[in-house]
Amino acid sequence: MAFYPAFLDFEDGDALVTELLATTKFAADSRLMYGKRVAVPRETAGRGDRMSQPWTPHLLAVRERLEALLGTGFDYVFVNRYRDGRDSVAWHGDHEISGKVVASLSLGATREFDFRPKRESDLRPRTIALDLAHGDLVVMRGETQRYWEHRVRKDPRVREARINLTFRQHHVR
Ligand SMILES: O=C(O)CCC(=O)C(=O)O
Repeated sequence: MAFYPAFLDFEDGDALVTELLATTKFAADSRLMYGKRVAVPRETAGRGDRMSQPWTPHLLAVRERLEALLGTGFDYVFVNRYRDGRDSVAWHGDHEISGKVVASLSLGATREFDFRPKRESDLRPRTIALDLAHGDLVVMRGETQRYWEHRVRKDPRVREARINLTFRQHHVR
């Protein structure tokens, strides 16, 4: 995992948030849990190549910078919107994208991002917490995806919204 604090400066981050809020249709997702359909506690959207919600000018500018920094292409961005500290994402690994690069950009409210080794890994159990602020970038590669999982826990002190963008490689080899 690599951490790039303030990858986007404040003004560029604000411009991206304004554009995303004006142009993104968010869905209230749900998951099947123990046979029951449960709403996920956040709003989500997918954008990118061949999607009904395409890239926007600011998203394209960020994608270009990421591609130059990381030397690889991205064809999809998954957008998570946490309305306030009651929204969250539970422990999970992005195993379906194992072996590839995920570039995760945070915007808006600072939230704690936790990660820990998966139970089936040989690594010592421990949780590492990182505060992710407006403009911060986290890059996760194959090894991180295979052996680690992550979450954004609920935090009732947080009153503002946060948007997280994960740039992904669905059809990039
Ligand atoms: O909001 C975040 O920082 C993490 C999002 C996430 O875990 C995901 O999209 O898989």
